[in-house]
Amino acid sequence: MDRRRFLVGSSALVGATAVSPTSLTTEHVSAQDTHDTHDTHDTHDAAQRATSPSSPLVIPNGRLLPHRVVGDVKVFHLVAEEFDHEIAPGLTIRAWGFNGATPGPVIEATEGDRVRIYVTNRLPEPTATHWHGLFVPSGMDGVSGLSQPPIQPGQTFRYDLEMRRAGTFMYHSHYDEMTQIALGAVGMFIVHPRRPSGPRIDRDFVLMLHEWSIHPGTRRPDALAMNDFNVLTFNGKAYPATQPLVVRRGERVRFRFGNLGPMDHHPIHLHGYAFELTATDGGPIPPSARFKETTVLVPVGSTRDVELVATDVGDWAMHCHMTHHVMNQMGHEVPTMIGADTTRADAIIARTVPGYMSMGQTGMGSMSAMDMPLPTNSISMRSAPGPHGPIDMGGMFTVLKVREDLASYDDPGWYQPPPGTLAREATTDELAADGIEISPAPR
Ligand SMILES: [Cu+2]
Repeated sequence: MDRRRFLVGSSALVGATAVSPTSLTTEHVSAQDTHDTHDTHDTHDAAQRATSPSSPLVIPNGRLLPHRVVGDVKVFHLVAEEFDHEIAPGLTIRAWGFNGATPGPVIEATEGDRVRIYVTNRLPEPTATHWHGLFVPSGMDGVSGLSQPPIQPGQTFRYDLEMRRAGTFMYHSHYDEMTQIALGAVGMFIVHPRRPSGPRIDRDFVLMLHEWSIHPGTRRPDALAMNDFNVLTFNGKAYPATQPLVVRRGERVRFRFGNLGPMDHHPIHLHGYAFELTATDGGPIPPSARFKETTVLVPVGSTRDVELVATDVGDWAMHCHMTHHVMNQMGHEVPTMIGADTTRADAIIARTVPGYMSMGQTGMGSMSAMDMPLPTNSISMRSAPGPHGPIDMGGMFTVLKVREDLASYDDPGWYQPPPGTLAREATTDELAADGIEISPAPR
């Protein structure tokens, strides 16, 4: 049993017994998270930092919000502020979020807990924080003007909440939502059941979906965008910066998806598996009402929990199935060139623009592999190296890596298919033996 396996096991024990307040104090208040610990230097070791020793959650590219226990209350401190955030190497934005992170650090509690959350506003305008899906007193609901006065810049407000039920919830700004959400002031809020039922979850992933409008060469997300979002992220990262989801074969896996993007719902598709929707932020779905799916739609303002048992080893793509949501900074104001004969036009244009070459006449797949100059601070159309060539995916794309043997949950590298299990070009003999005739390509 390796160290992380042991820690996951011990956390299950903690969850099953009454949590002693003092046992959590020192573990949760660590240097892991202070508001000036920004996540612009994420490396593959972030998965280690993401999870506190007593938490069963796995937060790719993210981390927990630490707390201290005062009396019988869990006390958290959120700081709404502006900071630099790296979406992927080459693209850093000026974001608004919490404690230097977007999405903000994950708040974790247990059903029945009394929780106090201080929110300090370091933004240049007022804010207020809403606890999305949680049952709270009306005056603690965080809607500026309706449930409370706005938190002015420099002020710190206090929210007292009781964890009335377990589930996957979220938190977000509820003042100038259009701007503050577009710039990233969102986060996940997980409440564990006091008495867990059902099979034990071995890998409990938290993934927040978000969309951004970031014009190439700029750093400030466009808060006025309504339709043309061009950067799509899991936990604030666009592929290839999304950390792989590493699982040992046979483990039970839960994905907790949350969507507080401005406008779009995301159909998240997983290859190689079917999963069951087990809960939304409205509550658990009884086992008799569950059914299998390979894609789960995560609407704006909702969470979705799905579960599976990782029976099949391999590298399995998990991504939004909206094709433009797996692109990085795709521009849409260009004519389609597919099928166009540009020979004469290219020759004419090249007289004034040396080296000019039209692109996209045979499709656009190869364009992502070209090393074209880009505006500074942009990740347009770049592909990532894969084990069998460039992977021309970006945005809301990640990889579930299921392995037979794992020494740790660090990235195990690419899957090596056993002999005879890798697609390849068919031979002439094979085609003939199976009666496949290839007619000449039509002109
Ligand atoms: Cu999508």
